[in-house]
Amino acid sequence: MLQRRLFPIILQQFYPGQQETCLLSGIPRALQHGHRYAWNRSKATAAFPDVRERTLIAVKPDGVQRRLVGQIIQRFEQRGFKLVGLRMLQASEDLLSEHYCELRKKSFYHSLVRYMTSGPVVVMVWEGHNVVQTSRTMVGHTNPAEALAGTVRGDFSLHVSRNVVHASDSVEGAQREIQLWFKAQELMDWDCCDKSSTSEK
Ligand code: DAT
Ligand code: MG
Repeated sequence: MLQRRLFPIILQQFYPGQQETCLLSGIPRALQHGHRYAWNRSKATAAFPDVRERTLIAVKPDGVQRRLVGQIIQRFEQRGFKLVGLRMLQASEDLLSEHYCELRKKSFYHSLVRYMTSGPVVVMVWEGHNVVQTSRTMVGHTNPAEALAGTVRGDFSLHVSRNVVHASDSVEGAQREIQLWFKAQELMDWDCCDKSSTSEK
């Protein structure tokens, strides 16, 4: 009983202003988005069917240099996804070593980090139904030589060492990467006016 009373007070201390709650859970929206807690998709969708999926998309330094940022954003907007975070920055080696932690032992790792730190990147968070899988399809195969025409890599790149864009490869990976590149308060919770035209939910 005491815990029930204390829980909202503690939440207010850590998340001032985050009073909006989900009817099912009583948990603030910021928490549902996984900035603090990484939920795996099956658990999240089973317990909270309206939890919104988010992914991290980054225009890499070659894409920024080649002025492709606008065209890449346009593809995601046109598809119906919602932009909820956007940053331009010069990534540090430390940040990239976290981002690419699974690739640290690969022979190409050092040249990958050199390339990724060669200039600014534009990092975005996009939200929408099945956004992780759909954006991987939109981005195309890692190796542009195998990427289909119509995909970002298939249309704008020709070599794996300069493949223009990053897209998270799983819901769990997206949650980890979003927390790495963005603070919770840098992500916008907003309603798209065409919401009911792009999805039933
Ligand atoms: P993806 O970016 O499609 O998720 P990944 O996670 O396997 O692919 O690799 C991350 C990046 O590393 C990739 O976008 C480009 C670079 N990379 C992957 N394989 C490579 C290779 N064989 N040679 C050079 N760079 C490579
Ligand atoms: Mg990857």
